[in-house]
Amino acid sequence: MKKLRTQVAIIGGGPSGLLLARMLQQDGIDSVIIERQSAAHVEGRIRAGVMEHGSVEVLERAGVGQGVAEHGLVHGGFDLASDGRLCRIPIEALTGRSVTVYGQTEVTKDLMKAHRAAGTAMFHEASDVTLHDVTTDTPYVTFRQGDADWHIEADFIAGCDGFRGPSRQAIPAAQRREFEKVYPFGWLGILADVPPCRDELIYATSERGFALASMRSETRSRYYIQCRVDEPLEDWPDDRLWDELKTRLGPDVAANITTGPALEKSIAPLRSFVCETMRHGRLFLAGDAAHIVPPTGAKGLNLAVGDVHYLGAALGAFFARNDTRGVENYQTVALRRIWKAERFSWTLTRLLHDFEDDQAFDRRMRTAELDYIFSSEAAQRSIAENYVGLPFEDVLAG
Ligand code: RFL
Ligand code: PHB
Repeated sequence: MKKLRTQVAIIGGGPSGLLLARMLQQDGIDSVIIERQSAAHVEGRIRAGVMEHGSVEVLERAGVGQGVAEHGLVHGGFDLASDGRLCRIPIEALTGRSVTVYGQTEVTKDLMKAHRAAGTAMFHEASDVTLHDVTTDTPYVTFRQGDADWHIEADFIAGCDGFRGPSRQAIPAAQRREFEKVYPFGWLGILADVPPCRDELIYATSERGFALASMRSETRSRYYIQCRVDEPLEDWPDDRLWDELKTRLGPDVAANITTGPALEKSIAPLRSFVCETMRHGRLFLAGDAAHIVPPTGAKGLNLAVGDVHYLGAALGAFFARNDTRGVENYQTVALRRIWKAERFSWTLTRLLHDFEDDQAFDRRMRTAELDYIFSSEAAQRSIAENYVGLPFEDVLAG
């Protein structure tokens, strides 16, 4: 058994875990990252694409803002489309803030690069990761890497291991308050090296269901359509997917779509989930380990960044001057922002997707809501305010 002692043992080396380690490092706090997958796998995963203004600021403060500053595409608006009719939501004009299109893959690579340069202790391809004694002052984590068994003692454990990781399960079920909604459809995504059809994103609803036109750069596009979760990918050859996108986005947008071979194609299920128990003794949950949003509002990664911003500040104050206010307030303060993002993502998902159990009345309600949004600056302002990201609170103030 190999032993190690650290201040914060971080389980999960995705964006939450990597960013937390970075923030702690800047405060001189020692941490260790324990990740189930290989570094190449973590750096190759294709997921979110839109960063809130506040998330970009957090990356900058963590010393990993160069990539997003150089290569991120700053967007001052996006389009809503309903049966081919477009309405631009001018988020910057309405809120004074913008969002930046920069892939989660790139954020992860930037963080990994910084950690390699700093010599952060990262254990990849760790198996049997288990949390112990989290309600005592001496929690520890055990795991296996290659032929070695490891035992890592820490002051705190940060559960940054996503929706299916072991950290949330380390909280006894009877003490976990969880809320969940599973949607009866998924998103089929395609990534292709073709120029985007428009400068900004288009979220579209149509009789055939939802579609999203997004991008990663001026030469790389990311598109999604609503699909059944159990649909085999083989049923969606590239040509069929491009045709479906064109139909759902409408003829004006379709005229500007450049098609090309898929670099990646996958189906992701949609879920809303919150575990309100984000602290259990010396264990803290952050990011997807504690909550999931459907991707419709682009909030998943941004919420993860928000949690880590709070948790980093809380642990920083604790180690600097034994100030426990942040660790006490973390869950309450984080949940206020999380539930608002859950509400926004749920509302936008409800508005733009076709639900199989929708009745004629529900469809009319969606049409009326879209009509209202298309014609009301007040309605657009509310969407814009949520899309650019709600402000952070002071976790120490509570
Ligand atoms: P992650 O990214 O899931 O990282 C968790 C890390 O923990 C590791 N892990 C373990 N490590 C050690 N031991 C174990 N037993 C472990 N089990 C798991 C995992 O390998 C992983 O490296 O969570 P994190 O860091 O909190 O980051 C959150 C974001 O990744 C997430 O919110 C978004 O990507 C959600 N999401 C999307 N959000 C958007 O805003 N727009 C999108 O288009 C979008 N697409 C997606 C997504 C999430 C997906 N998942 C989770 C299946 C597409 C997919 C497929
Ligand atoms: C993406 O580009 O992957 C993306 C953009 C906006 C969303 C979700 C995903 O709401």
